[in-house]
Amino acid sequence: MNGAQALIRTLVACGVEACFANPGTSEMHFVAALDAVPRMRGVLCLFEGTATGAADGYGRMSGRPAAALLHLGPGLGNGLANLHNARRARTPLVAVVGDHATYHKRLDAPLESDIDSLARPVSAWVRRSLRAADVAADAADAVAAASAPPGGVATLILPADVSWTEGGEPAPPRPPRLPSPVPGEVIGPVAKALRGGEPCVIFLGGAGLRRPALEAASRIAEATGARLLAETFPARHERGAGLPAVSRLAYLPEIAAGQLAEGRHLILAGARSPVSFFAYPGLPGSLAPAGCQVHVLAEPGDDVAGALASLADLTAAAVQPRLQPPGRPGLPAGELTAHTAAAVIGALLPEDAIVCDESATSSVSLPAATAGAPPHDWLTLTGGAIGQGLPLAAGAAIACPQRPVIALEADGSAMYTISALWTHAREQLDITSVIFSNRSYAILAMELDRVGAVASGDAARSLLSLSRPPLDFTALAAGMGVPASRASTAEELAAHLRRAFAEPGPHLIEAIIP
Ligand SMILES: Cc1ncc(C[n+]2csc(CCOP(=O)(O)OP(=O)(O)O)c2C)c(N)n1
Ligand SMILES: [Mg+2]
Repeated sequence: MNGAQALIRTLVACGVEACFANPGTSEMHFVAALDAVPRMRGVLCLFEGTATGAADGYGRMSGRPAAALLHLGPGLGNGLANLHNARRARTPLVAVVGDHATYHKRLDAPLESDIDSLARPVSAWVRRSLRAADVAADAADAVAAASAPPGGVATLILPADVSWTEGGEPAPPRPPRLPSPVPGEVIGPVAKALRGGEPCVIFLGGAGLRRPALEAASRIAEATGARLLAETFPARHERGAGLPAVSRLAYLPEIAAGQLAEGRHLILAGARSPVSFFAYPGLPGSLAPAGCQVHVLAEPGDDVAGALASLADLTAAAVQPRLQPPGRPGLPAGELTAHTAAAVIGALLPEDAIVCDESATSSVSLPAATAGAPPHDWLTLTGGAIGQGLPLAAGAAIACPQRPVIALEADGSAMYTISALWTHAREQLDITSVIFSNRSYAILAMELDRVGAVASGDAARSLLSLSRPPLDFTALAAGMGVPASRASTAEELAAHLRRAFAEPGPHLIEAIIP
């Protein structure tokens, strides 16, 4: 068995069953080995940012790492933005980066570069395999590192000769590491703060936004009057009818500051203390109000749900969670705007949907419009690096083939990784992509004013406009094998969505909005 075969067998034995790949010559033995290990599903992505974003979506939804196969430093570089988002999401993910043969590196061939340095900022773990006999153990260590709570990117650098040399042998999975239990000495003082009568905010993130944690948090809120808030960009937020409803902290710091203003105690459960996304002249970056005491109940790698359950036992023994009743907006008629589009989506969102939300300025009305929809998962742009949504949807759909996936995409963001549509089509994934076509980088037009930049002429504004020439998303989708339609009214959007949800396979709807 060569190194590549031992590597893939080990990955599969460790629960890694999908590999989002954009290979090159140095990865040909890895590619060939896929035929020997049919349990590893190879998924071709036409750009590395799609491979890494899809691996992120897969990991978020399955809780197990997928592999992303990348070609040397440039391939890794193309995949970095979505590895950054995965790092922020704390997604378990194994990046396998092919490299030149060990003895070829000193020749400084054209693709030679410092892969280790590129990998480090996004990786919780980096290792270079040096011998075919070691690569399986390295792979098992990589999966363990990626899966160690709270989850992260493990990068395994794979020289070509390590892949092709005989003498590999599969390695067994490492024992799983569990989230750290939160000790009573941490929970007790938080319970005391909650009982103390001063206003408390419980700030939820990571595993704190999954059902068991949400139910415990809701019991605490019901019993003590504490307010619940979710981090602004969660990796995976379970919401909808039958779950506790938790609003997210706003993106804009003035609104976020208002949401937090009353709190005298800020209790962190799986989330870091909130900060504003950017600095603005004259505004503070930390959002915890002055004089507010910050309590770390559970770090992201801790047993967040367990800590909240213990806290609920102390503060809310006989209290039930408050669950969101079912309720959908009525179907609007007439003009299509981000607001009416949100109502249409809320009215029609299928049961058990996975929503990948990269809708930027078009997202404002979505939380309220979907709050009482059937239960669903909401996945967001954790690291702010746009170009994530269409790849994320591909990975989520492969992790959860029985569930409908909806990608809500701003037009500018969609273009970064538009080739993900080809993977949607090739794998026949049940993904409905809605493109909010406002033909601009609208958020930047807003930020231009907010940061106090003075843009007096057309040169600056034209850098934020996508209208010349207008993008034709239905043509782009059709060219990649995804059936597509365009909606200019609320009624058209509803009709197209109904059809897309009823038919299996991918669809794209271009929603023309102001
Ligand atoms: C990788 C990366 N490059 C650039 C940016 C800067 N950026 C933030 S938002 C944005 C444009 C967003 O436009 P669009 O996706 O159309 O959303 P809209 O604001 O129009 O709703 C850009 C370029 C970024 N966040 N990430
Ligand atoms: Mg736009």
